[in-house]
Amino acid sequence: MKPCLLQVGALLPALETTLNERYDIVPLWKQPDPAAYLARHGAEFVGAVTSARFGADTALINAMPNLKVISSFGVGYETIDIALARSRGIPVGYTPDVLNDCVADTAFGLVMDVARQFSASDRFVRRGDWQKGTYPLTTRISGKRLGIMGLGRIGRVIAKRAGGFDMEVRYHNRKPVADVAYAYEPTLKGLAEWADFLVIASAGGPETRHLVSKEVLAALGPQGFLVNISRGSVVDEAALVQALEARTIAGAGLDVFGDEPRVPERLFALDNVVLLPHLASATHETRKAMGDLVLENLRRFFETGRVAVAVP
Ligand code: 8YV
Repeated sequence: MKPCLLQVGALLPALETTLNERYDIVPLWKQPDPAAYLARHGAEFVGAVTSARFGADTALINAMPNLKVISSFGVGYETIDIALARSRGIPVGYTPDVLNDCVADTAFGLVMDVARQFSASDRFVRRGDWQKGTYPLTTRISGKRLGIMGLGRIGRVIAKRAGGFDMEVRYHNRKPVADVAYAYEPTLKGLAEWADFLVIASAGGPETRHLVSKEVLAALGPQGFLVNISRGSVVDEAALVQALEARTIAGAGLDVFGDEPRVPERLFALDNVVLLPHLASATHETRKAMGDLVLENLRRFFETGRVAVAVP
């Protein structure tokens, strides 16, 4: 008999196909009343497949008394109750590293787009405005100062990309990182004051909530750009909208928002912000690699009792 796994939300079709070949998969979101379904059938599941987006909250984990493993699609795990999983001895597999390049590429795409105004000037051409005059000058990025909040796996790759643009890099973390040559800024405000571009690459969750505050945005200043490829929750979004409208920062490139897929509509009118639909890891290659790791975490667990890559 195949192990019975609960699938919390929709995943890549190819990943779903393989999951269904190897396991007895129940798609929770397709049940007419998911909560009632879980209350009745929770005890049948030994595993759960989820994603950074869907998570596995306290209620979900508690509804499965025989749960032995969670495999999550994504590097972020702030939506999973890790403490509860740990207390029940449930390993949680996730998919770090394989997405570093594409997320860093997206961060750089946003740096370039918001400063050089590619999206906004594309709209200018499509509107036929080029015939009426030239597009206003934009801001150089090569040789500028790039501040990274969160010099983790992804932050380091962003720093490497910055080297290709002759940018000076500094970073802020809770603690200095031992093995890097970049200068450490002990406060986020200090980093924002220094930076031309402040790139947010930290984890989400309560510990980083609204760290990019009104004060940090003020420190970034009217020449400074914010780029966020981590989680919308890290930024005080109301303060950001105000700062962009009032031009107290120069612009922002955002792949993530506080309440996805809802984006503050006041931003739609602004050309100093680039809005992406949380697509940083969304390439064929990276999503395939993430899916493979979701499968490998499960395979390894059912073979050895341990997932291949566990949440720390
Ligand atoms: C994905 C992400 O969009 O890995 C993460 O934490 O936010 C993204 O790579 C997400 O996992 C899809 O649910």
